[in-house]
Amino acid sequence: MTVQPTRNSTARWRRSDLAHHLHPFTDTRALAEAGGSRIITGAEGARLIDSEGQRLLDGMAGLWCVNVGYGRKELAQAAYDQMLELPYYNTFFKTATPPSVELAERLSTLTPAGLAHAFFGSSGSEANDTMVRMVRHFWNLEGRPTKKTFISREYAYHGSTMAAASLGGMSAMHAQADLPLPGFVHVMPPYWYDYGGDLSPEAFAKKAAQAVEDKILELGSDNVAAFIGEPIQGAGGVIIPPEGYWPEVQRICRKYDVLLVIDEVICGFGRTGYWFASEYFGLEPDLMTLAKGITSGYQPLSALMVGDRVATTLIDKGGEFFHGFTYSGHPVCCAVALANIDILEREHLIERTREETGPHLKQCLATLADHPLVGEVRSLGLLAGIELVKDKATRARFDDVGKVGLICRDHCFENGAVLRAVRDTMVMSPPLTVTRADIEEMVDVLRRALDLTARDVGMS
Ligand code: PXG
Repeated sequence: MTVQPTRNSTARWRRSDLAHHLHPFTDTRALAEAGGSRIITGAEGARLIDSEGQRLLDGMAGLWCVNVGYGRKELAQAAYDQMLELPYYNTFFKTATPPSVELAERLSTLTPAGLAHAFFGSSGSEANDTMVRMVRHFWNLEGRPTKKTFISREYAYHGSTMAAASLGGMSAMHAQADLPLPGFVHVMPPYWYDYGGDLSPEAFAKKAAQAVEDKILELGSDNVAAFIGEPIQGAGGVIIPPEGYWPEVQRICRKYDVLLVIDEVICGFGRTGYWFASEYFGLEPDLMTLAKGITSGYQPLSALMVGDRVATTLIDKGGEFFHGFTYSGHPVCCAVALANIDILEREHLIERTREETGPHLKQCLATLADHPLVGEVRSLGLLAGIELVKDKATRARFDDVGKVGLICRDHCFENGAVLRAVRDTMVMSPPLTVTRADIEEMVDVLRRALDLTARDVGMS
């Protein structure tokens, strides 16, 4: 039965939510003071519907994940059919299920060459945790047990478990749990706008890559297990590395025999106009983590793709790998992932993102560049970041970092579109099914929100 939302039920849900439900990344007291949660009750295409009947354009595809859009009966049918056939069985004790086998093979053909094996989990965090355990095991098997430290970057996001949050470069997360754990270190991100100063983007790309080499030399390459990076840092503020950064980082990793791990949790499955952003940046990772767009968020699923070098050692010399989750290779999640990949292929959503909607978003965003609040607009495919600044010429930020972003985000909401603020960077990641008209509407809402924000901070 469909719940018919009313004002009454909304108030009840809000009260009950505040009384019993602890939300991720939420200040519960502040949420209560602001009147509680917005209750989302439905969605269709690229639009959400809340319990008060308001429709919102979802400029974030949920949390960067609903790549094929909402309301796909085909995905519901795939889950329904699989649940009736075999709702659950594990992949532990010499068993497998058809969807888990088929998905592993399908992923090995879709991902860059050499990534022939998949290890499944239920979240991006689990995929990254699995990676840490597997990489440490790998170097032990190779007889190089000192190679244990992971190098990552400030503002990286790799998940919320202890190891994934240690890989991440979010200082607020670290502060609350005495992280990072030993063996996780961070270098500067390739964030030209905030870190580049007077350097050209190209010169800064070299400097940011050099920071990786310097860290390897400081630690001693015999102590470094792997470098991990998102091709474009999503939750960090859609940080698109300047040209030259990735080839140089890849060269450095090879030079010192440091494994290259690419986290495609946000960038994968078409977000940037390529199946994986590794293709765009010319990356040949040793390991790759996938989640989110793998099922378009319709079911929780992740995969660690393991390259031949690591897989061969693990299989030939490793014996049993003492690691796994009840839901590794869950048949319903894998069946939904297969149907989701079918949709991405059949509707040419990746080519469309690369050739049509991505370029259209870039064009529309360019019209915001001369807004007094906007310091920079950048995008690749349907992933975009818009910097809000006090002074365009000097790139100076507002004093209370994050405040202006939140004001702007709230104005977006009030004007009918969900966008996210990362500090004072507005970010966008709509479903890959958005139309040109949806994109224009999203950018119009943002323009209105920017005007209102400028007014609120006394800039106009
Ligand atoms: N890697 C990347 C690149 C991510 O963006 C994870 C790993 C972890 O995935 P799970 O499934 O464990 O959440 C993520 C998740 C935000 C936001 O506010 C971003 C994520 C998760 C929650 C919030 O932008 N990304």
